[in-house]
Amino acid sequence: MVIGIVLFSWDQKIGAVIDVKYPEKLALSDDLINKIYMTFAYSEDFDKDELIETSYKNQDLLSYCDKTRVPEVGYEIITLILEEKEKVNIFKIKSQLLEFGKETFKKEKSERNNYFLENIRIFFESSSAKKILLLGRAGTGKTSIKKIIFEGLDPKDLLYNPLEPTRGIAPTVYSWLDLKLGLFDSSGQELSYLLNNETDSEHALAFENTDFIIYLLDYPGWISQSEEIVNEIKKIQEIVVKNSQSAKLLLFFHKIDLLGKEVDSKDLDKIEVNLKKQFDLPLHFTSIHPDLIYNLYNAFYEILSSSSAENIKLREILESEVKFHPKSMFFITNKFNSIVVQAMTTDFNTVIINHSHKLIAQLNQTFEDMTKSGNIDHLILSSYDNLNIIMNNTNLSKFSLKYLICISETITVNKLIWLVGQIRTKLKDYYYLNK
Ligand SMILES: Nc1nc2c(ncn2[C@@H]2O[C@H](COP(=O)(O)OP(=O)(O)OP(=O)(O)O)[C@@H](O)[C@H]2O)c(=O)[nH]1
Ligand SMILES: [Mg+2]
Repeated sequence: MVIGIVLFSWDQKIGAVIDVKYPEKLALSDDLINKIYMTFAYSEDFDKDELIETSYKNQDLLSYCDKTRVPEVGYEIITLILEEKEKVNIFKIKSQLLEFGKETFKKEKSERNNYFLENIRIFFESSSAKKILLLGRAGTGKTSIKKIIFEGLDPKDLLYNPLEPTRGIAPTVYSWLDLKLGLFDSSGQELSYLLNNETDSEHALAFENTDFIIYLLDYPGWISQSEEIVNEIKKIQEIVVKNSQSAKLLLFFHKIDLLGKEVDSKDLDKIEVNLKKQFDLPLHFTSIHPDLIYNLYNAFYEILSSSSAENIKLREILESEVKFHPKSMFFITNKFNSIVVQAMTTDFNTVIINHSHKLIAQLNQTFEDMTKSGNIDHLILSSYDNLNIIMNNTNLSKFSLKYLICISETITVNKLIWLVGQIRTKLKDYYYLNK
């Protein structure tokens, strides 16, 4: 298991300096620190980042250093110290450390220690179970969202055939890559009671050990009851603080399709400014309307991906291919059409994502029917304005993956087919060799 983690920076005069470590009492002898530095100093290649595994006495050390930065800032290293390595999933820890190291050293030095302490939880958590609580007023769309993202119901059906109002707290367990998610859907009509009766057993059921609380407010509600909504969010913040929980509260501003025919980003910006004035909380604009559904998939993707080691590895695979191609986006869906991995170049036009998603949603059923009846491997769409989309059946349903979808404004169809082949080989290697 992981017994500690430490971040070293480099001082021209004194050499290695411990910037931050966890737990605070973690003992590090000079000998051990020397050993860590020696492992990186062996090779004089400064062209990439490195993750090196060594051992010291009865401990195993995993150290990360971005060597491209060494000429500029000296050796900056993060080391994980492990005991009884055979009892942990070392592959998972390595991929987590690689990602964590990259992200940590992206931060300004002044923010780095905080970032480090706030995010090392992943190395010390033995369980990959997460609890999500959905809160919001009646009819805001909580159960619809749950059914779409985790049960694969067709969003169109839910728009036209609404569900019954929820009563009490309805917990269900779902899987999302390597995560086990306990999703607690709640009743909007009973929200006020739930928030204000802290001794009630439902209150404990809802709030205990929660990792994420999603508060859903919808556009019509925000127009007519913004004051009540603001008070509710404040109340939830109080509950979280009172229970000294590490629960992360997030806001979903839902039903943005009702803003008008063309959702204008200026309108969303105004809402965002207004909400941010009151709350410094992550905010997602969502809708189950087929034209905008990507935003909903993406919101859950952003929430869940950082807790999943499997996601980190899969994302690396997609990034290794997409990064060379401007205006491109690759993603993988699970059997419920939710996005479980995605990677895109920064210049990718987000309007295209929604457009493509609508197209993909329309094609989904057809493709599914075709792949069931024959050996269909992929489907290609090419628009006259150079947008190419390829939908590929991953044949990895055993691992809960369904389609690999690549969208690009710059890659030719032939090249896309080739890239899909590359990605599929890497995915297969990952699942069949490492897991
Ligand atoms: N226009 C629009 N309607 C939506 C959207 N999402 C959900 N709805 C509709 O909102 C209504 C309520 O949805 P539910 O999912 O039952 O709401 P809820 O939050 O679970 O409600 P309670 O269980 O009573 O708390 C239904 O009629 C849905 O069709 C959306 O994105 N846009
Ligand atoms: Mg409901």
